[in-house]
Amino acid sequence: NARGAALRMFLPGGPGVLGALCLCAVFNTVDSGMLFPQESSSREVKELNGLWDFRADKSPNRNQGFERAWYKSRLAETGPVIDMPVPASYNDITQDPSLRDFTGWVWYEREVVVPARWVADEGTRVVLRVGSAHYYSIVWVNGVKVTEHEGGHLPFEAEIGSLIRKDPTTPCRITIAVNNTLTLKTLPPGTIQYMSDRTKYPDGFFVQNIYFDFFNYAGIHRPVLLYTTPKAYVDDITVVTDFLDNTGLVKYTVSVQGATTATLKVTLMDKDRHCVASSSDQSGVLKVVDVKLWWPYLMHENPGYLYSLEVRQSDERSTQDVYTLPVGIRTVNVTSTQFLINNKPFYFHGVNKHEDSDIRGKGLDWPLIVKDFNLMKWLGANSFRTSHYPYAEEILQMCDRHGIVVIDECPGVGIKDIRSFGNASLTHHLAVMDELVRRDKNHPSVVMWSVANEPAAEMPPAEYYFKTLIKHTKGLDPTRPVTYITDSNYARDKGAPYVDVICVNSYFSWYHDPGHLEVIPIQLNTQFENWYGKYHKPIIQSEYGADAVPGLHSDPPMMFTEEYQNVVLQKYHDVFDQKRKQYVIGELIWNFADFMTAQGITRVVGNKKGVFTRQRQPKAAAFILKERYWRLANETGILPPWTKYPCSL
Ligand code: GCB
Repeated sequence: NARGAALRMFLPGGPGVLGALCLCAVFNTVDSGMLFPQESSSREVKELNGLWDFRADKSPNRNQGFERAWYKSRLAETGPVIDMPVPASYNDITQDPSLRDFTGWVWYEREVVVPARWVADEGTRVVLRVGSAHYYSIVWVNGVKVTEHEGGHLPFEAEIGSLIRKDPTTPCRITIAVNNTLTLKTLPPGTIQYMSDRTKYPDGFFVQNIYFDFFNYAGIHRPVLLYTTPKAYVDDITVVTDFLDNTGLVKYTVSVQGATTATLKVTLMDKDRHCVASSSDQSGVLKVVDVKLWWPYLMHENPGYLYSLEVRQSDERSTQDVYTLPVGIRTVNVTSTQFLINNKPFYFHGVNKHEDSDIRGKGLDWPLIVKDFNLMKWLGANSFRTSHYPYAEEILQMCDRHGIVVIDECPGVGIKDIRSFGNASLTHHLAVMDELVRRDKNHPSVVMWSVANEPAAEMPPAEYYFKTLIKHTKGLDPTRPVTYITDSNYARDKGAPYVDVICVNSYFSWYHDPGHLEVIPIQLNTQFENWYGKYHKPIIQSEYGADAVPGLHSDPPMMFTEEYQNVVLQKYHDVFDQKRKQYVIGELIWNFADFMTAQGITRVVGNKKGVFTRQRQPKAAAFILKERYWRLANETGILPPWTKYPCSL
């Protein structure tokens, strides 16, 4: 049928790429580590960011690139190419609406000069790493396929040493084909819908339906790089931390690849590079006397304290590999009414974000990242949720250093169709959690996993789905609580019994009873009492807010004005202030900043629930939130002596 044909066409594994999907099972396994690439005395990094050649395959079945094997020669030889910056979404780079709204395969290519030393030295592993690409990627080097990966937001890599050594005189040509098609089995899910009524739609017309509220940006979103390691190398490190009185405990495991016998030297150093503990075992517990714990921002005068765990791996003759992992020593625990960090109650006063900005879309952008951290600190925010997908590792590293607490969410957003609760979907969801935990397990800032946002948790299959998913995630990481974000009715929610913390989104006086601000106190109170009464678990208000078009005013307040957004916030805050004395453990505003969405009748060039505009300028609500967050910090934390409320950063 037409629909089946459409799916085959857009899915990897369609004509010309048969087998792509089954092969991914091989490449997606997580029995190897995914340490963040880093330079050291044994490792080099070569960034491949900048301009790549680019072509979208606009052929009717989007399959010309495979039929004509565009990966076999230079992309410029098989058709026209344009400049495309990496990292960046491709959608907003040109003036072409068909590229902005494109669905299907796009092709990126770049030639790289590989240092002769890397090529000559057979003892060097050369690894090609893509920080993330949306959503399905296939990678070739000099026309030979080296890897493929399903899903955006997470890194993937391939060892390419033997390929570049085949003919050292040819440059290394890297081709990456990326397909942004979403189906019922991808994360996030989506559907492709063909419109076959020729009296209404042109030939071949189809739409990509999505069930989430942000623009479906696509392309290579995070850095692409080459890095080296010796043949025998540190493949993975896992740390779990604890403390007893004044003594910190760093439980670690190192895994080494490429060596049958490895001699290790593991050294934990403080900020001044003094060794505080060491060992030569592959796994063990390092004890740190007079430990300096990792504390959240505004909870301690010295937040985000990081030790460095240096792992040196050597053979009889010399050091082979060196990798240094930042380590924050802290604990996380949940009771029926509290969230404890280092055994002290932690109250989340923070934001929900998006990776989103003008022109670059979801592309990693350092000025934007640093600006956002400055804004969060100005606001007095101590935390954020990575709504609705894993953010760049570079962002989590900033969180570690600044003490910003993170709820780390996987791309399980918009699971609304009952067919997305099937086995294939669950298997993929479990694999994504494997990859997410593998990537982020060592970040002290990450204190909880969120496995989904607003799934249809009332559907019968949701119980088995979430029970399995949450159990699996706890198996991967027994040290962190697990949640999913709910908007469904407490009485019908099938997954809530399995979460550690209840996270609820609600938009009273917005999506329900629009314009009626007076309903907020009663409805919010009922919401909390119902959830707590049924589950006796601590609750985070994981989203609340209202759209405000910057500069739009009215008094009495009307929807979409800055005044209305202010009052929604204030009315929610009044209820939070009562309930946080009982079991409410946090409040995360929706949203930190305005962000782009698909076009539709409820969105005026994007979602305007930001307290900052998309260009990161404050609306009136930002000042309300700032007042509140600093007041909360004063009450719940130990404000650093160098900043008194109201702050002037
Ligand atoms: C929600 C979703 C979020 C939306 C938001 C809204 O519940 O989780 O993705 O953007 O509401 O503004 O509608």
